[in-house]
Amino acid sequence: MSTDLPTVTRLAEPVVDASDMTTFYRHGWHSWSPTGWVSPDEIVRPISDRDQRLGHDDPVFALETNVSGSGFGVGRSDDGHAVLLGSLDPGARVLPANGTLVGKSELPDPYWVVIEGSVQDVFAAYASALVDHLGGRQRGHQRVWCSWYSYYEDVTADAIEAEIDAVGDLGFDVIQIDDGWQAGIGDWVPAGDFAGRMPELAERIVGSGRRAGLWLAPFIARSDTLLATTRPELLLRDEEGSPVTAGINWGGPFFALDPTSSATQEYVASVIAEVRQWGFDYLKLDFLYAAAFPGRHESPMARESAYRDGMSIVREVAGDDCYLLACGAPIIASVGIVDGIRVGPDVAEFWHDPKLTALADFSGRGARNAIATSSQRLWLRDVLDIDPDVIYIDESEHRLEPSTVDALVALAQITGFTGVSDRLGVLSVAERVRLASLLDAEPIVVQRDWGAWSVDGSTFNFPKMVGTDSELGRSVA
Ligand code: 9PG
Repeated sequence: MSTDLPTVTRLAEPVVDASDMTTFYRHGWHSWSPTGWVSPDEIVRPISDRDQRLGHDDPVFALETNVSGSGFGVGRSDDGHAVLLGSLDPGARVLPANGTLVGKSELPDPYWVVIEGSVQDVFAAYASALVDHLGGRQRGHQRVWCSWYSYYEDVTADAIEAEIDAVGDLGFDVIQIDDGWQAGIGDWVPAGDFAGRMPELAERIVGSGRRAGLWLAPFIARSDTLLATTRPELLLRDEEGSPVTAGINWGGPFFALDPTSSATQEYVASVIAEVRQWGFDYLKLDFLYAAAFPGRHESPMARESAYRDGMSIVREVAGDDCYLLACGAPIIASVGIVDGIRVGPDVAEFWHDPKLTALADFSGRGARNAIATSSQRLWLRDVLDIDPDVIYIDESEHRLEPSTVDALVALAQITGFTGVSDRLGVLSVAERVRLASLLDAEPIVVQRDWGAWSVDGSTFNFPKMVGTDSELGRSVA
């Protein structure tokens, strides 16, 4: 990064000239939302399936056919000159229009800025302005073992015990239990063999010199849970008074909670206090975008302000030293509150899911979408810890090309966030040796160009490797 960053100029009116723009950086709303360079004139094909659309990007803009981005947008000309229009106050949208960039916001008087310069400098200056305005929180290197990608919802306390037994002196900072320990999405009560064992599990992990991690989704409730059925006052309502569905998963719809309601705030505070009491000091908070969904708030305010209020309570109750990893989370609105954030869709053992690609949904799981989105968000390294999701060590657990496996490892090394989910006890000796050396490595990382990086002398050109969304879309049409 150059020391002389371009000037960040405050603007009263969110309109700037970008007449030489040939590509537009579309910044996706939350962790899984597609992000990257597109033609400013591209006609967006809205996802036809309503359910599928819910978790993709900001629902307010889900049916628009013009390109736009969340929080800010950047126009780039062929000679590498860039102009960024953005808001430092969360809750904005920026779109290219007839050679200009235009912003709109749900806030009455947001802090608009314009930044001009080379592409990388413009992003670096914006990153630094975001930290100044919203606060910086960064912990650096995180090496996390997480249960999701090998156990999914079938995780058990016995399995976690077995992983703790198997981890030995591998250089993990965190051992994190993912989705599957709880009675229901909203019913954050240990179920199955987890019942009564949460403090003991946390203690064993912390006793091994690591943080004890736990997954939860504090701002949603599956429709059939005790929470949704017995505490209806927590649910965000639409104009007709019906609960707002924020997505479909776990075999049914899940509702958004209203983060501005005092009942929700008390509930969320009690959940966070309880998991902290058990001894967990690393929380992976998922499906957070639901807390910024549109609806009739008990205390009316802009959606991302509502989200920040809800998340501030989480931070306050969790305490400053608890690591908060946001997932499925609005990016800009999370800055200054959480320590780390997932910056792409879930990795999977396959390249892409043709069914989702055919729907023009590039937020779905798969190595391709994960690499495509995470690699376009590496500028966020200067703002908070960024998590590109897991790498694969166990060769029998995926069907990815060696170059894809290498690209995932490179992203872990560039971000300094190494997630691993393989069952540690079944790794071959060679795999375990490789994992140990990856966790201990201090790679030399150099950014060559926007999407091109060198890691210990090997070059990775991520955009070239994944191609554009439209190209991939056409390949399955
Ligand atoms: C646990 C998982 C893992 C994973 C998270 C998140 O759109 N969807 O329906 C959808 C479902 C699951 C999902 C992402 C999107 O994965 O990213 O690491 O914690 O939840 O359920």
